[in-house]
Amino acid sequence: MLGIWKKKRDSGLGTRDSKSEAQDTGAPQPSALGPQPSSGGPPPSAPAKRSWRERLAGSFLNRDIRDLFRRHPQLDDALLDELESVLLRADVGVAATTALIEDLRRRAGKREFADADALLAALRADLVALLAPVARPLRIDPAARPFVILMVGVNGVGKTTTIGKLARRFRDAGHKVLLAAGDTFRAAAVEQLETWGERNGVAVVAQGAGADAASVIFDALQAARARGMDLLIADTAGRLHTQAGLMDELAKIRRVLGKLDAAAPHEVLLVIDGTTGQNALSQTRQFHAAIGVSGLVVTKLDGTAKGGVVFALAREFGLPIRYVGLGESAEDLREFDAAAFVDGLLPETLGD
Ligand SMILES: Nc1nc2c(ncn2[C@@H]2O[C@H](COP(=O)(O)OP(=O)(O)OP(=O)(O)O)[C@@H](O)[C@H]2O)c(=O)[nH]1
Ligand SMILES: [Mg+2]
Repeated sequence: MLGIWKKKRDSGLGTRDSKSEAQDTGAPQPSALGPQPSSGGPPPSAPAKRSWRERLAGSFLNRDIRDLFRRHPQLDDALLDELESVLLRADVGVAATTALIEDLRRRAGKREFADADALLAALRADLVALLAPVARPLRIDPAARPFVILMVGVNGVGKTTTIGKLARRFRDAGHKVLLAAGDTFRAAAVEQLETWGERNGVAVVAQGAGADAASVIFDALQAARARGMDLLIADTAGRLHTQAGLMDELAKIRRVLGKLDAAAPHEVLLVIDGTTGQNALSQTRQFHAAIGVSGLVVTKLDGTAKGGVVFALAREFGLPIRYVGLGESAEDLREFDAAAFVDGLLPETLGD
């Protein structure tokens, strides 16, 4: 037994976001549902930009932590054991969860927490501290012109969609952007990228399905140089006939780009589907070993009740998390913000 408190029902700490609780189930909103990969392209009318909390409030962490304290208002070992299960269920992973629980257990033993809200505040601070080192935004080096971003990841994670969102973001920031249709494995992939390009007024270099991906991206870099572009973003396949074939193709793309610019690609963005759970770790390990990853994008965090994989990734790799996808429209790609993310996942207070 580590000490006892009574749950503070009217702590008066902060106000609850009743709007998001009433409306947000964590699932994509109907108005934000875009086309499927086969039809390609962004939804025609984007919904108003929604807050992190609105997008993430349906998380297990939010619901389970609230339930946990409601059922179990005493601070004891059993409560921390249950909190451990909640973190694991939310995909936070064994290593990160163990470290978090050990810290809280040690501090609870020293009676640092006066009440449940104090424990929640400590958990929040620990979670933010875990993510702070990886919240390093992508900065486009103006000396690298064109700055080349290579987008990689297994099929269906959101590579092409993220390229569309990035194209819009960079175009709006005044950059001249060119896209390369390097996923030559599926005919629909080129079409999907072209649709995003048209909607955003961004040109796409493509040779069609079946072409050699490395040569498409090589040509695109030459075109980007000739046209004085600031940025080239290259799509790649998520699946080839074999996984080894995919890694070989990505390595070849890297090699071929290096012939034109030894520093290219300047950023290799690995896209991870936030709903895939611990599998995200093996994907990251594999892509990082094969081609070297310089940043992560974690997508579909609006569509998962978990979201904890972001902590597992931070703990395991320490790779910068550049962006997160909180929905399917162009505005739903956010620069990663550790505090906003944690605040979105956790309940604001434990009072009801
Ligand atoms: N809810 C939600 N859906 C997303 C997000 N990002 C992408 N998607 C959806 O995920 C699906 C797959 O996205 P794609 O961009 O086609 O994925 P991909 O990695 O290019 O897939 P392949 O080309 O097959 O390798 C699409 O229906 C997207 O709309 C996000 O942040 N939230
Ligand atoms: Mg794609």
